[in-house]
Formats: sequence, structure tokens, C-alpha cells
Amino acid sequence: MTANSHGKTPVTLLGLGAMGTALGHAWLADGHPLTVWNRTPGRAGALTAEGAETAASAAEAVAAHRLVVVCLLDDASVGEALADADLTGKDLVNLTTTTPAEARARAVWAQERGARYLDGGIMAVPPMIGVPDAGASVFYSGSRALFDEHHETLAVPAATSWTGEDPGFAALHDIALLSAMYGMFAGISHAFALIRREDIDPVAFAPILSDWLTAMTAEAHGKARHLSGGDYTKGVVSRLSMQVAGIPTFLATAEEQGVSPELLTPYFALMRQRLTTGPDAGDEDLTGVIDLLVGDVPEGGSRTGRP
Ligand code: FVH
Repeated sequence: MTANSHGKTPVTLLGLGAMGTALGHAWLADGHPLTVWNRTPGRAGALTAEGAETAASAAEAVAAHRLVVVCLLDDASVGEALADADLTGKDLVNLTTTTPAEARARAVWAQERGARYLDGGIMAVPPMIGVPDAGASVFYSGSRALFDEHHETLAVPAATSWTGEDPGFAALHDIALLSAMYGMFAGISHAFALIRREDIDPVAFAPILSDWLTAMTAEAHGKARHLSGGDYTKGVVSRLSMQVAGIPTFLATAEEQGVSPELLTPYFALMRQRLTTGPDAGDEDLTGVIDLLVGDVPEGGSRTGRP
């Protein structure tokens, strides 16, 4: 690795979509030499104006520097882009959103080609990149040696968060958080649909909704305590039996308001199913739904003695 006169590690960046371009701006602004490549030429204008070098091919870009960052559409595009590149001795950081299995396979693929591999899951949208205190962060997993060696460079566009040596863990954390986000978006959509035809100002309703959701996020810690302790009835304040009894009210309200319940009904079905799994289920909260999704009992999870 050859740093420039300011001690900044040179970076090769493949992919100049919205996210890749934002990453490139951040490294250039911090003084890192940058070589870029994009499948479709002509997208590097703003970066070259700031001092980036443009490579004619991905292989040429990879050859330029040891640290190679990839931010492409999906895992298939990573394979296509790097097909002809010599990865021997390279440090490959893949910030493309993939599944955990794709990340693990890509790590093996890279190691077979002589590269160290680090996977990343970006928890940010492009305008947050390189902006201090904007809240951008990236989950990393894979080669700890690569992560440690390049930490200063990786921390330029966004805060870093290490999730483990398993190369699939960054993607898993990424998708887990984004999945929770979509669940929240579904709830927000249903709530706004319920008030949509009424004389309620959505702008006035939004902070009420937002404050409620913020208060409810403590449930993540409650679920974690139940999952790690194994007794899903411990410290429960809102019993499953009570919550299931309330389901008809939610469905009737949706009907009264002319709103489809389709975003809620799958979750309600799981709540009802959980209630049938044993005599103590009514004393639980909603943690048991997680086991229904997984389909088996975690090793060592006593779950109040039920099989
Ligand atoms: N933008 C966002 O809000 C999210 C935030 C969280 C992380 N994601 C992930 O970041 C990856 C890149 O996202 P992006 O926003 O840069 O995406 P696009 O602007 O659509 O750019 C896609 C780039 O991928 C290139 N590309 C596509 N297919 C291929 C291929 N077969 N071979 C080589 N390159 C390919 C594309 O090139 P071109 O269309 O300009 O030729 C763009 O450079 C992504 O995983 C998000 O999930 C972003």
C-alpha cells in the first residue's frame, strides 16, 4: 500500500452510481488519491474534476491500487465487473448490497483469486455520505486484518461498525435492519390510510405517530431479553391473549375506514397461531412470533417449558 505525501491511502472505486459517486467525493475531499471505473462511461465527470483518475476498464482500475472498493448494483454485477481483473494481493471491500450467502460465496471467490475480502452493508443514503454527524454507518464483516489496516480510510465516508469474521454478517445486519424498517413503513402506511378520509391533518398527525413509534422501539430490547433468557412470559405487561382479543377491533376499524387490512393480517395470523401453541402462550408477549417465523426452537431455549 503506497500512501500519498499526505499519508492518505489510494483507493480504487468501481461503480459510480448514486452511492459510488458519493463515496468517491468523500475520499477525494479527505485527500485520498482515487482511481474510478464505471461500466457506462461518462459518469465520472464531477469526480475527475476533483482530481480522480479514470480507468478504461475495471481490470485497469484494480491494477492501480491495492485497496479496491466495489459499490455496484448487485452481486452478479460484481462478478461481471471483476471477471477479468487480477485480484492477487488486493484488498477487496464490497459495499454492494447482497444476501449473506452471496457475501460468503464472494469472500471465497476473492480469496481463491488471492485477495483479502471485506464485506460492507451501508446504512445510509448518498447525501449522508461523508457528512459528519449525518448518522451514516457501514456494517463490516470478513477479514479483520483488512478492516484494521484500512480502518482510517473506511471511516472517511461513514462510521464503521464491525460485525464479525463471518463475511455474511454485514449483509445479515444490513438486511435485518432494513427489514425492520419496511415493517415500520408498513405500519406507518396503515396508520395514515386509517385517517386518510377524515378531517385530520397528516402533518399534525405525523409527530404523534413518530413519537409513538419512538417509544415502542424499546420493544427491541424486551424481545432480546426474552430470546436470550428463554422465558417469554417474564416481565410481560401486554399479554398475547389480550392482544389477540383486540384483533377484531383493529380489523373492524379498518373496515369502518374503508382501508384494506392486508398489511396487518399476516402478523395477526401469526399472533393467533402462537396463542394455540401451549397453555402459557397467552401469558407471553409477542416474542413467540419470532419462533414461528424461524420454524424451530433455538438450542437451549426453554420457552417456559413447552417443547
Ligand atoms: N442509493 C441508496 O440509497 C442505497 C443506500 C444503501 C446502499 N445501497 C446499495 O449500494 C449499491 C449501489 O447503489 P447505487 O445507489 O449506487 O445504485 P445505482 O445508482 O443504481 O448504480 C448502480 C451501479 O452499478 C453499476 N452496474 C449495474 N450493473 C452492472 C454490471 N452488470 N456490471 C458493472 N456495473 C454494473 C451501474 O453502472 P452503469 O449502469 O452506470 O453502467 C452503476 O454504477 C447497491 O447495491 C445498493 O443496494 C444504495
